[in-house]
Amino acid sequence: MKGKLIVFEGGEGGGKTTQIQLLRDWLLKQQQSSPFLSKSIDLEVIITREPGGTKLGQALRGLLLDTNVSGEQIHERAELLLYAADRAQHIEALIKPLIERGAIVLCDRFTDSTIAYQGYGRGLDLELIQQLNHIATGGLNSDLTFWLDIDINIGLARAKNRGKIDRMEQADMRFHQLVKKGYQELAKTNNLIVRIDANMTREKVQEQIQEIMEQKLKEWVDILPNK
Ligand code: T5A
Repeated sequence: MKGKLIVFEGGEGGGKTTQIQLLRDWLLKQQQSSPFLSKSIDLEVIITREPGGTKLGQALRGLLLDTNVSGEQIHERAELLLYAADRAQHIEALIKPLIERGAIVLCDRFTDSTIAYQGYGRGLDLELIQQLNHIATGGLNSDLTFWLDIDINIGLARAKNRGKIDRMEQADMRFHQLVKKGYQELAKTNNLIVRIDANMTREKVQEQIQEIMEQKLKEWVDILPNK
């Protein structure tokens, strides 16, 4: 039995956390009564995130997002390796076992975040990042990625309104522009990345996501666990 890995990506404050929860609720409803599926499905839907999907990951998340790690600046290569360490643990301890038992894993950020943030944003070597991503994931890829594309100023304003600003959110505007460029380039070459206009209301954003998910569930219905 094989589950699916669905990833949510994008710049700061794009609404990933909000949309993942709405999608989980919608997916669970589909197994009770779905007007578009030919048979009943039995879904286990798990939400997780990077960094911070495991105990080790939570400790790494503290180091990565804390605005002041003992007053010392985190070097960009150290930052890259910490995200990779979080991912390697996440894959082995959580994601791989879940996928093997047929679950649908909804993951807030994955390998494309490293390409967009450390590759395009920090300017680290993209080929090297691809190799590191491969080492960290052991070759496990996303089955579908929603890129929540949001205007940078709107996203940062939303993140600010929510409360404390983390180390990555404090980066300058140029950094956030480069990150956005990274997602644009990724979406051009990978047709498993679907762009979602995230500047709308929560409901309108979720509608776009559900429309895509409906198509995917129809495609996957025969390999997902039956009731
Ligand atoms: N990172 C991560 C790397 O640099 N490399 C990597 O390899 C990885 C994995 C993670 C940071 O680490 C970096 C990227 C990030 O900088 P994080 O806390 O997970 O940090 O940060 P984000 O992923 O950016 O998450 P945020 O919590 O900032 O934003 P979300 O989850 O996209 O948005 P959400 O849902 O929390 O919404 C933000 C606010 O907006 C409101 C919400 O209620 C909330 O208050 N909101 C809306 N308001 C109006 N209209 C809508 N449609 C709204 N949707 C949500």
